[in-house]
Amino acid sequence: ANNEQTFIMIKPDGVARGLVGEIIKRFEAKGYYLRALKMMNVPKELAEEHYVDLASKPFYPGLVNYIVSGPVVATVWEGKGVVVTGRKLVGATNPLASEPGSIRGDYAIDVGRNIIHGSDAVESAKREIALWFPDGLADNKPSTQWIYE
Ligand code: YYY
Ligand code: MG
Repeated sequence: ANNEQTFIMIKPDGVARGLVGEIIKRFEAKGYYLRALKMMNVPKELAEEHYVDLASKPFYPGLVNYIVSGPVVATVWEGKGVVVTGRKLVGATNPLASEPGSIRGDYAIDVGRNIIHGSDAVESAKREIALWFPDGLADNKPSTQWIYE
């Protein structure tokens, strides 16, 4: 479907390092539509809920502290295959293993400072979008005649 959605978050290090424009540019250049965007400080409960599946991992407390350490940019992107292709644009979890050309591969080194989050499946994208944008998304309709045949 051309209206598949994914949740992409630029983490505090990505914002602090001035990579917001670069990251948005890559998704836009691919042809995806920026459906929602907000900069925010993350309440601890939201960071914990976002990563609830990882709550038993040893790195979880540090991960939550990292996400609340400064403002993030929360975005929703829309388009055909955006979940899987978004993950390719983001790159592998550990930036030392991420391919050059991916965002993490180009801009990060440590797994605990990997600058960006991307949903890993359509179902988790739905959960995350509802969590981060509880009031829903503004009505808008992208013009996609030059993207889709
Ligand atoms: O989806 P993705 O972000 O690529 O990886 P996840 O396995 O969902 O882990 C979420 C987040 O946790 C990861 O982006 C960094 C952090 N993390 C970590 O600090 N150390 C690990 N060994 C694994 C993950
Ligand atoms: Mg994940």
